Amino acid sequence: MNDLPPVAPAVLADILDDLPPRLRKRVDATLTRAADWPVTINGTQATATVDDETTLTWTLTAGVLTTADALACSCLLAPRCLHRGIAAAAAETAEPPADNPAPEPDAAGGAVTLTITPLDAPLGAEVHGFDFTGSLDPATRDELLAAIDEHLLLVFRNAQLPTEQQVVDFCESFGPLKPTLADRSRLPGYPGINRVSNRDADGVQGTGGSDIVTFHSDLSFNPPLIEFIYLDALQVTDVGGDTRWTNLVAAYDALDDATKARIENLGVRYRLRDGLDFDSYFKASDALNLADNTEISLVQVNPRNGRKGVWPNTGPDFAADVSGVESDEGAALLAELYAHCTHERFVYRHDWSVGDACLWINTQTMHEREAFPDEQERVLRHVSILGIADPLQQRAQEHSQAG
Ligand SMILES: O=C(O)CCC(=O)C(=O)O
Ligand SMILES: [Fe+2]
Repeated sequence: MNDLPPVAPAVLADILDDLPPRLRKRVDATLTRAADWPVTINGTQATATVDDETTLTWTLTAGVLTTADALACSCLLAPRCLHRGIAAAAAETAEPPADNPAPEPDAAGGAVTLTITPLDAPLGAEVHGFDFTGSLDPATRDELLAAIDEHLLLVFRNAQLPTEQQVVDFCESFGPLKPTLADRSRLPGYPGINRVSNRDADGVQGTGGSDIVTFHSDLSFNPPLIEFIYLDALQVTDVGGDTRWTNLVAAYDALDDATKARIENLGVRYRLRDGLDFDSYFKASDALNLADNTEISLVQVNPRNGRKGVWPNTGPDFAADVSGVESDEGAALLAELYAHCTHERFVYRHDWSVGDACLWINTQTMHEREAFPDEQERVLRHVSILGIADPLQQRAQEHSQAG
């Protein structure tokens, strides 16, 4: 007996056929070794520890190995190694799931049929009928973009998590990816994805800890801005760890006319707060890579629909001054706007399940992560997607290049 993930019969044949004849002959005689391999299955990912140096890794589709490529081995002989042969031959066989088919393209334009249901909340909509395992055609991508422009946050509840490559492909259709400052939390081979977790795994450090991370947006210190963020859940906690988003368009609309006029053309100069611990907090090797400040418009305009949002992005990591305004007065203005924007009436709270993915407009929302018990492991994958160039940030960079 063993706990290996089941394999589709055709995939078992592919893996065995690919082995050199000498190894293929040894598979049957060595099958029982698999009983000693500890196997862990976590969402779509499974791993088995063969020995100190050798690990097998599966990417599963509804719990089944459905392609030979989705089984990797870390040994030097891989992929034509005995370990993969045993892992496939010693597992039960199972037909690939029929109840999770890729959505059929419709007759009209190759687009899948999506249903977008607004959440009963100040922002957000749930997307039904989208499948991360298929390719994203332009019409569907445009439909998702229109939905995110309208609702600011999209929630996908997946039966199965996308692979890392599928996450990258999906995110890149919205803009170039921005590897996190926290270079030690980037996934190997996928620098655009970072591990948000209170645990490290496979040499990748988790960022974010288990304490509250108060309302903020993610900031790139060089133009363009991080316009969209993707976050999905591989492992969640029983209690705590909800993520909350605030609607900064609704917060802007709720300001009185005098305040709107006052903030219309203001710029905010952001820098990382003094005393941040890059090593243990940011998991960043080299703080010197960071430009020390950047000026960004306090009113953010969505270039596709012209909607305005107010963005007092002070949060836990950034210190901010309003340009051209006395320091005390600027600080008071930002504090007042931050308190206004984070009021409960603008906030949606997401209680994560494994497989959930969220995609949101970073420049017109702020997000907060609740604390959770550190004894429990929480694992998410985060991607920052670059997009719009803020006019003030752009101008500052042009100046510095000219000078
Ligand atoms: O842990 C979370 O839910 C969100 C953490 C966060 O701030 C981020 O991923 O940008
Ligand atoms: Fe964040």
